[in-house]
Amino acid sequence: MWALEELGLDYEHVPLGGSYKGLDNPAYLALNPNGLVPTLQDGDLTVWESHATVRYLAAAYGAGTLWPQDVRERAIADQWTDWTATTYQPAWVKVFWSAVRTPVEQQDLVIIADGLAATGKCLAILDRQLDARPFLAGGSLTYADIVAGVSLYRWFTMEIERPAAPNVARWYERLSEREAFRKAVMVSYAELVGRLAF
Ligand SMILES: N[C@@H](CCC(=O)N[C@@H](CS)C(=O)NCC(=O)O)C(=O)O
Repeated sequence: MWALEELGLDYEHVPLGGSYKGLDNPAYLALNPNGLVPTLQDGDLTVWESHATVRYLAAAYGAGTLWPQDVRERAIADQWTDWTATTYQPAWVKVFWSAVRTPVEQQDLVIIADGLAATGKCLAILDRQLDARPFLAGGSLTYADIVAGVSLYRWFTMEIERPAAPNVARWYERLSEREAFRKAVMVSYAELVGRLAF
């Protein structure tokens, strides 16, 4: 959604999952066999996996903006995208599930602490990268900032003890100035608090 907004594309959002349900609908499972969101349809193309959808939108519609033209800059954007999928996202999502989605009376402080420690390491890595540049791959927003930065609203608003990461905090401020980020990412997750399933 954030990538669509950044690119100024016309789109129709069909909300599914959570209180909207519909993920086990056979017509939806035919599009996305995982029964998860998001799924992107563009003409006769159907793509699932959020990072693949963002990368596709950037490549198709964001040449020179979200999609760096320089292959070396793109390698760096890919590096942060894959690192987000394999390392950063599992770490911060563990905190989100254990400290936000799990009802307080079921919370396990050891699991929360593990997630915070793993996320802290990732934030230190991000903080070093953002020390010398405003965005992950250089001077302007690319698809890497979208896949990694989409975590920041929840990270900075969850009721947890956050390790200091000043460059990450400035990156979040920079992203929060973007209308697309505010519209697509800074949205309430109140219905998820203390709720493991729908
Ligand atoms: N690796 C997948 C994960 C997809 C995923 O876990 N989606 C969640 C929402 S973030 C979902 O559909 N949950 C079921 C629900 O919301 O009911 C991706 O990045 O697209």
